[in-house]
Amino acid sequence: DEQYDPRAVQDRWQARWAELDPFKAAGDDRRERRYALDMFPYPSGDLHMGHAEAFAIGDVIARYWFQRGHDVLHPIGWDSFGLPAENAAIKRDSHPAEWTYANIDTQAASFQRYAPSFDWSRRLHTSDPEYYRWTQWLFLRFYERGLAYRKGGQVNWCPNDQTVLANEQVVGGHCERCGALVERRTLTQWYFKITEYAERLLQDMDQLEGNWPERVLLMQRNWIGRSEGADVEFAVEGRDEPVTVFTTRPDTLYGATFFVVAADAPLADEICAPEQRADFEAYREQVSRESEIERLSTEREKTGVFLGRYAINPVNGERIPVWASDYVLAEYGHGAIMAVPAHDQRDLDFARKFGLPVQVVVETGEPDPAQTGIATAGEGRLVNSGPIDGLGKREAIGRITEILADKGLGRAAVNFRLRDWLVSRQRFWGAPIPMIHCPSCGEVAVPDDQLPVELPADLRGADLAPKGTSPLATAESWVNVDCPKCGGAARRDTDTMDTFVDSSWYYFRYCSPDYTEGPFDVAEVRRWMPVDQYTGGVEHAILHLLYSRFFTKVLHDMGMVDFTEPFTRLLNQGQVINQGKAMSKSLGNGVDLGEQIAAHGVDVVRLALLFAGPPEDDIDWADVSPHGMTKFLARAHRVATEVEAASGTDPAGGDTALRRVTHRTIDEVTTLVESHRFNVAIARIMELVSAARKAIDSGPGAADPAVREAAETVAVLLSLFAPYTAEDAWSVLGRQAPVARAGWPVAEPALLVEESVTCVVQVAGKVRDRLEVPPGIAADELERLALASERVQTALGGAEIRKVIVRAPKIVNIVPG
Ligand code: ANZ
Ligand code: ZN
Repeated sequence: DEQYDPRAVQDRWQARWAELDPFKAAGDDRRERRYALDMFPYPSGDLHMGHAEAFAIGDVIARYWFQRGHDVLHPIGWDSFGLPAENAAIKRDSHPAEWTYANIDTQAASFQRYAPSFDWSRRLHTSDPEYYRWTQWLFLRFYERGLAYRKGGQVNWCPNDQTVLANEQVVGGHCERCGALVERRTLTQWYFKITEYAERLLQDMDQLEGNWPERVLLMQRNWIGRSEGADVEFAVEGRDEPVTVFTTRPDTLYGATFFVVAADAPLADEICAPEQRADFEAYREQVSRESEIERLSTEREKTGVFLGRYAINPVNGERIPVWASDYVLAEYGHGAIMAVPAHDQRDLDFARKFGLPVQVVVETGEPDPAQTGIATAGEGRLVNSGPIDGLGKREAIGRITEILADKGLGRAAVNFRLRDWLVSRQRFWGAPIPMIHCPSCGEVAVPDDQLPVELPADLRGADLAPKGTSPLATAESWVNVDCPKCGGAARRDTDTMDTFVDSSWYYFRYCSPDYTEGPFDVAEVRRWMPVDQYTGGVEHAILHLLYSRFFTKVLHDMGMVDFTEPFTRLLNQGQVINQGKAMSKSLGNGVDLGEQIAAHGVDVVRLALLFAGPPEDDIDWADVSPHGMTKFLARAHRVATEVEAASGTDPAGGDTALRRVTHRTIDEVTTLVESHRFNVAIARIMELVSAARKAIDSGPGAADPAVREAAETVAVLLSLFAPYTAEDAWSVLGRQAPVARAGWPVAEPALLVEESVTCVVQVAGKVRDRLEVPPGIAADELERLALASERVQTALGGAEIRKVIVRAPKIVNIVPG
């Protein structure tokens, strides 16, 4: 048909599929189960090119499993709490729900058209009370286990969004969302004790090795940041209790020439001598305005103040001055360090700035750090170090740790960079924290039977404007409650949860989305989980994936699930860029998905994205050829049409050469899809279409059964990538919709064996042997095979060979001498 139009094909089938609903997860015990999960979208507007890429990849995987006859769970839902909805509501004087659910409807309609193989019956939205009831329920379980707690302290504060941020949400000192420079504030907030799981989060990565992208594992490892070393106790003059420091280099203890306390740590305030107090307080004030990134920067000039005190080095009794500085962080280790300027660059910078002594204790062969300003961090022998002189680094660390332990002045220690997860937010559009503050009972959990604590219905528009405290605090009738314990007047907690709490467990909910007895039906989770394949953006390499892994381990410890890792395999798709750059308004290089689909049709867009390269690579839309894809789909469709028109006219035996191509294609595409090399798989299907075309035009013709076999195979293989065209071709061929459940073709082994020809071997003109050889065999290889033949050797009877004439692949003639 000359009129093949991908958009018309699409309209024809979309309605039909809505009736057929072919992608329901069955819960059928006789079939292998598979769980294909895509990172659920945030309803920020309509779907964009990034969604198109990610969901095309996840869809190919799910559709392949459907074709294999597995029982597949491929759900969709929305991560629908969050700030953008709130900001939109303020701007439009409306409720965040209006914007949120309108966008969800838009995205849902676009998904229906884009044709991912979802089980729509499991749809969920994290902002539905029936969902966040269980988010709150989980919070309470965490609370009971001591994993949710409130504490005062320094937090990251976004002055623009007027709310606190988790450490993970601060990127390079800026708010991950709005880009504002993050400030530090002292506030009382709720935390999840993820640090209690640090070791397991690290260890269980062994299960993910090889199945998750290496760079994601590396980022998680770095974020968790495990350091081995020792805690060492230093007496401080004028203080009863010793002060502990964490060091990864206890071997350098004899080189400690001064001591530094974090300027914002309570310890600095406590030990500061009276004559230094004014200087110290001025300095501390200055530090309070700095971000963590600034503080840790190695480029900045070091700053600090002497605290007017001395610490005593526990191994040699030396008095060393105690300083306060910003390069030591209050929340890491013990908030204080022993400074070894010879072997630590930050300490050396500080020593040079303030004229403090530098003492080399490791002989590395490099020039003197006091002269060069470059600390020597390499391996070497210990010097000037009493009992550990002459030892190498490793032995010295072991020995000095023993000495300290014997004297009760230290011990081996492990430190993690990971901090507890700050989960409270001073914003409206999130799950309210289900706690009550009572003047007499203190913190009281909302009883389970009073969940969900729904958001107050009457706040909207300007009520939600950021003011540094939660908008919920202004809803008086909502805030004031009776204490569940004593019945007295009490107040609700007015913060809401970080939306990363919502997304840490949604994939459990998909297993039983309407379950009313708990967050999920344990039996259903046992059936479906862990997730076999998770697809989504690398921007979630730390936050979402780390939090989800943490939640899964807590649920495991609660006895609710029997596995410890939620996502067996992870794929991070590349970005869709344009003209070599990320799409952006300012560059004007944005590509609109809706426009592309209107111009070319869904199948062309999906195919173009999948054919552009391996799924992990970025796709430059400028290099993509929708036109080429349209031509290919039309060719594939035309083969089906011609086969159908010719069918019944000539039942002659199928052409073996074409059958070989078909079955080799099946075999290769299977392997390629399983290893996620979709672009190559599509190239193979293109080759099969060309082979079928050639068979029609200059071979056995469209009526040959091998051509029909090729056309049907193309339809099924193509159903993963270009589902509408595949469906239409399938129907043209007279087959029953949906092609998506037609069943994956199986390659016939006999047709995969390389073709062979019979080679006749003659000795002195007489046929002595016949060899089966590949048609393309090289002459010297054929000669070798012929001479190796036992029959030939017998015929020769040890005679000399005068000449061997080879006519590959058919004849070898051996002439004895
Ligand atoms: C003495 C020393 C000598 C150190 C040396 C290093 C090299 P990681 O690997 O990140 O765990 N440190 C300890 N607590 C700190 C804090 N609160 N703020 C800033 N720095 C802190 O680093 C551990 C090392 O960082 C520790 O080992 C300590 O310096 C410093 F040649 O102690 B070290
Ligand atoms: Zn009370």
